[in-house]
Amino acid sequence: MKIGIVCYPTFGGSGVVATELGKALADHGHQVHFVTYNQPARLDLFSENLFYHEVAVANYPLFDFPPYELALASRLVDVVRFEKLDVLHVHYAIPHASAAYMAKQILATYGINIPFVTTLHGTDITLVGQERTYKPAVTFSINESDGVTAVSEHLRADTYKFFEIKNDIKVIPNFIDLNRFSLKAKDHFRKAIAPNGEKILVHTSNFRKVKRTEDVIKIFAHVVKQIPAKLLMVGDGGERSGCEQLARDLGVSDQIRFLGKQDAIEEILSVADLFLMPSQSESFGLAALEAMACKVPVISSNAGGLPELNIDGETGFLRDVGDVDGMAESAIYILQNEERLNSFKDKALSRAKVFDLKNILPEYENYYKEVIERS
Ligand code: GMT
Repeated sequence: MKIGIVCYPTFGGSGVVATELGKALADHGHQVHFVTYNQPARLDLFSENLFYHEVAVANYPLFDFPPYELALASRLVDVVRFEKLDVLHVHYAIPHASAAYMAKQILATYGINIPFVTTLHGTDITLVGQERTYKPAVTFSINESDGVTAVSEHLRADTYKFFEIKNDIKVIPNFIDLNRFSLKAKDHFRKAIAPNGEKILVHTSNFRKVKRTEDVIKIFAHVVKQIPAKLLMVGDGGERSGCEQLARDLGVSDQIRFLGKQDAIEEILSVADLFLMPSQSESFGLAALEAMACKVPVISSNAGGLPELNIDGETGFLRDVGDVDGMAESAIYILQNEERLNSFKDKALSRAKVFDLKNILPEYENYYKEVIERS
């Protein structure tokens, strides 16, 4: 198939899923065309089946807000016509689904019928999409999509709950490339971070409010009172400086390293004993899956789709959003007994294997075929 992929080319979860999916489809012999405003962050390899088409947004002094959606729709028309694509797959509804809809209408005037699949990732439904300024357009463009997928059962249910959606939504969960995300021998790194055999806790995110990063610091401050430990905070975003201040206020800043944005996440996860994800809302929790694939158990909130990934009492623990004491208690329970910790680590990896890319890729391929056949 010839597949066009539209996504945010940043480190955000939806962009990562879109890019990894595109690379895997190209490996499987499909021709994949990315259409975005920048080269996607993880599109770092050469393949004869991978193409990148930049969306250039022309500016003009009249525009306070350059119309990205129009530029994207026009670029999609151009790419679909000249590359003869079979299907478009847009990741994150806003504004990608409405741009695809507009491109589809324009292409119809050239006698071209291009079906488009919209994948809902999370905040496009649970947060941003519910803003009054976007909701009618989001509802319309989901209903006009030729196929809709959501990354968890919970997100699917939320979509029906918050929007008037009349078409079927297929759940295709996030996936993991176990060749990349697996336990690597990084003993030198572990010794450098934790020279006295301290346990290592890790959090990775974009440090947005929805991630409750201050809870991560508070949980750690409890844990470190009972267990010698270090915390690695990976990523960057608006909440980072508040977290740094909180770490100082709680007297734990010496035990915490803020590493900023990192590419080789799998190397950091390879030295971790526990992953913390206390999110306010989380449609799936890709970062937790990455940790589990590297044999790291997860202490998370029970928000959104997290219970579909993290199995309470097996691969880690689930607690209510904001239950910092409970999350700290669960973390200590896992970390204080080596045999118990190893059992949680083994089960985390077994669970991650359910989401192996090899299992999930055919689900997308079959869904594209189904959508193409029915449109
Ligand atoms: O908020 C983020 O972490 C980024 C966001 C996105 O759409 O870029 O991530 C969402 O999509 C990921 C991939 O499908 C999911 O694994 C994340 O759970 C989801 N984030 C939230 O729902 C907050």
